[in-house]
Amino acid sequence: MRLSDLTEATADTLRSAGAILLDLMTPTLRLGVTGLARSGKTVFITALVRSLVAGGRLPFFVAMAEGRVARAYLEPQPDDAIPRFAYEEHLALLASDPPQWPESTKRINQLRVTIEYTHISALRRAVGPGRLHVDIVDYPGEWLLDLPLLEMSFADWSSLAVADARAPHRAGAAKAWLDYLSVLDAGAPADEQAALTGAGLFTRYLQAARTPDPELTAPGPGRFLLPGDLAGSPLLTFFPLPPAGGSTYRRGTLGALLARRFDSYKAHVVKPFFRDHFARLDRQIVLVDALSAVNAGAGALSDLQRTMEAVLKCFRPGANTWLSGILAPRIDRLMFAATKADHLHHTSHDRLEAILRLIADKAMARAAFAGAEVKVMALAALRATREAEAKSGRQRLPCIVGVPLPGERLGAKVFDGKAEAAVFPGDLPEDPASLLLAPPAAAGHSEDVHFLRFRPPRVSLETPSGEEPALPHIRLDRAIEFLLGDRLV
Ligand SMILES: Nc1nc2c(ncn2[C@@H]2O[C@H](COP(=O)(O)OP(=O)(O)OP(=O)(O)O)[C@@H](O)[C@H]2O)c(=O)[nH]1
Ligand SMILES: [Mg+2]
Repeated sequence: MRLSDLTEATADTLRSAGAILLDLMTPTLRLGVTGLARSGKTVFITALVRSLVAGGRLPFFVAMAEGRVARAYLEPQPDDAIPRFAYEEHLALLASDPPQWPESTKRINQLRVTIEYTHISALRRAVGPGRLHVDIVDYPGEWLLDLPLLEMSFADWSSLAVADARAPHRAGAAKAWLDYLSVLDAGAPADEQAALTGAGLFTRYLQAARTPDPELTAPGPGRFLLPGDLAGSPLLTFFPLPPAGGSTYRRGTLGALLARRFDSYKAHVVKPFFRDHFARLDRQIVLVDALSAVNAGAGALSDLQRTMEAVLKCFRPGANTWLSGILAPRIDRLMFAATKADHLHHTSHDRLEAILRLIADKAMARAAFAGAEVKVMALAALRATREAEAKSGRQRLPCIVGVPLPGERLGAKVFDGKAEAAVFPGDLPEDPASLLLAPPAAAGHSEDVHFLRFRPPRVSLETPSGEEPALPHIRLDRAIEFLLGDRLV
């Protein structure tokens, strides 16, 4: 070996040691993007990363607007066992012809974006440029439904789940399973066949409950809706079965068998999910698709409200529980965002925020993120529509214009996914609580408002001159500023 080889090797070692040291010294912000299925997590993360990496129209993201973000780039994700967020694939789908939304997330995945920036103060600038790692996890929203199970016993969960299945808007989907339950005795001897049949009927009920509209809040457990790599696993062979009398299940009974499986599901599925991805967040954005719930009527909105309340309660558990033992109480900023605000004219955004506040207030009262700064806003991570006014007689109606997804309906019209349409989505009520007060009989589709789903906007990811054009959004820059701005000073 020649001396020059040796010095080369030493230089290499030093360089990589330097890189590791720099990496260790770089602060990390763990950003939780929390939301039920179809709430907009994957689109939000894609748009967030794109905004950081390519810049763009972000006047309220101060570090970017001041030109202090030198560059941002994706790095290998910190956990080797978890696949990386498919950023490039999601972007490619958006840029395809016709443009497509990313697919619903099937597995957990993760990304790390590193931001290099210039400090504001001359003193800190003298030390060198600033660096921040932002770590984000994306997962199927269905799995969020599992978090409330953590602090529930099998008996309590069973009673709740059965009451839920008896709600008028679930009755049709739940009938076969409830019929089976009505002839079952929790005190009968343990029977594997009964467990299998019951779990099968229960799974079919859960899937049927959300078939009419996958954007609505479904009852859980989450892996029954989206098993990931647990498909067919014995961990999923249970279902709710309230105790015959009292609140306990005798040994050797069917009830005891199901209770044991429920506990295994919590221990092997839910606890690791919470511990690895939620317990140590620094900041959190909670995405809520309030419009889909409004669209579907009072039952859907109160389902959403109850579910968010139960999910967020996990972040402020009672004393001396498993959750309180592992939760690092350090979330210092929390944002509630109503997603897909581009389904409405901007004149209705205040009312959308009021509805979100109604949902968030209840969740906050229970969760009380002590000391955290909280913000509520309506946003569209990727704006699919533009605004216009239409005349109806002497009235001027604030409309939105976009390409409705194929199969979307408005009255007798069915859209083909190609033609643009101007639609007046209706007026959100002035008093958001009125949406919850509608009698249960009114559950079903709302009369006053109707939202269509649109194709994503046509975007090009690179101009011939090599520029990366900005993606259209509504208030995404304000959200980024709230979530990251103070860490880039
Ligand atoms: N118009 C509009 N639609 C949006 C926006 N964000 C999300 N959507 C719609 O909502 C759907 C769901 O968005 P996703 O980002 O996939 O939702 P998710 O929370 O990742 O859903 P899961 O992966 O199923 O948990 C998309 O396919 C779009 O139809 C937005 O900013 N504007
Ligand atoms: Mg997703």
